[in-house]
Amino acid sequence: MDYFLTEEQLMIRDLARQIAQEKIVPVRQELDEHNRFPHEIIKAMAQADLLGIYIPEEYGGLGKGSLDFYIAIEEISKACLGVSTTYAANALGSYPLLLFGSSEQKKKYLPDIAAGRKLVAFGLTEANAGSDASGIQTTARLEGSEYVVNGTKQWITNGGEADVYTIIAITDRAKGPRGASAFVVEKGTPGFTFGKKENKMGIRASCTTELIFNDCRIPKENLIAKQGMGFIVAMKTLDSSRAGVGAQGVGVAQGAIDEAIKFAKQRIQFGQPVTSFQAVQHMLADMQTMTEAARSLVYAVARMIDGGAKDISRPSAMAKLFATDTAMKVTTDAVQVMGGSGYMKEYPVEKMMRDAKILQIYEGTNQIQRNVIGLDMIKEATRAK
Ligand code: COS
Repeated sequence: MDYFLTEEQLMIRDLARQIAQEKIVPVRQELDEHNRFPHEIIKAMAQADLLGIYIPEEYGGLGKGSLDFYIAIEEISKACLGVSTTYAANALGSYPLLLFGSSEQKKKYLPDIAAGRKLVAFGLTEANAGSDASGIQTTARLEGSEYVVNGTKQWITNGGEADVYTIIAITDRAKGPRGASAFVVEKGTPGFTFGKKENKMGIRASCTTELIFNDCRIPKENLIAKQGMGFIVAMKTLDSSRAGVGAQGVGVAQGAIDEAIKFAKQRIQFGQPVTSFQAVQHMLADMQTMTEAARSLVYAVARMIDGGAKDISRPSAMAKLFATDTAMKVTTDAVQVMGGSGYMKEYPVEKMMRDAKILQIYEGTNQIQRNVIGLDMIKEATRAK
């Protein structure tokens, strides 16, 4: 389908595709097997300016929109969802600074992030706070000119590898969601260490760790926005990032279709390629139709965001929900089309299916996305009365 991308968007797509083919595809199986963080690939992506696509030019980025960024995410995800998780989570960690940072904070952090000199991570989740974002226990207590942070964050993508962390902590428990605040914390700050590194089912090229804060003192200038705005910072950050998770879903689904059709064309059964059987043709047709529908929704939401839409909560949740459920279905069907071969590690669809599962879980489970969508529909219907 023709999405009428601009010349520049096509250039970004081709550049990301080239890096995916030349740098990622040859090593993706090894990254997966050894749980290895892809430093050299992130460096190559940074050299190609892919890390600064969505960062304004005044901070050293390319100053492009969400669609340009999602096109790059899609291409990287087609090759390896583990690498694309590192890439997309870098943006997730940057959004609190981009959306709410002071001009000093932006000047201090964004140029290094845009150039890929510094990686970023977002720290919201804890042992007892995942879907329930306001259930966090980590605290930040103001003492003179410093905040003292205590607590443990769990399952943080880019944890340990990132240099800059945007985190949410409680500054006034009595105020509920209005008592949370957002902070930026730098790696190397005394009292800030890393705990357990997770051994995951998929996206094994990405790094997922605990962040441990033990009387970690940070200057009060590291507060992002105002005290008490942490929950809003977190929600707006997730609103901005979720459609990008949808783009990851589109990418891995397309990657799986491409592998399945390549295989099916040369797989002979009953004396003919299995692509000559309608059972296989129909599966491939459904897989591509669903993926195209997901891509259309993700691009439409990106164009809404780039057009300046104010409330992107519902559309972002819809893009994430539909494209990631599609990714799970399509990668599973790709394994089915390839039969026994699809189940084997010699072919990449086995990894794609394992990788895809996380998309239905992270950055808000797809059950939470349905809550966000449903509650917003009801709110709108109530307003209309
Ligand atoms: N944008 C701006 N404000 C928002 C918002 C959004 N998208 N969503 C909620 N808020 C505001 C509400 O308007 C409310 O403000 P008031 O106190 O002025 O009324 C406040 O935030 C609390 O909202 P609510 O009562 O709806 O909060 P809940 O605790 O019920 O949580 C959900 C709402 C479930 C949507 C939220 O907790 C969520 O998104 N959870 C998933 C988090 C997640 O993605 N975790 C994965 C790990 S992070 S990578």
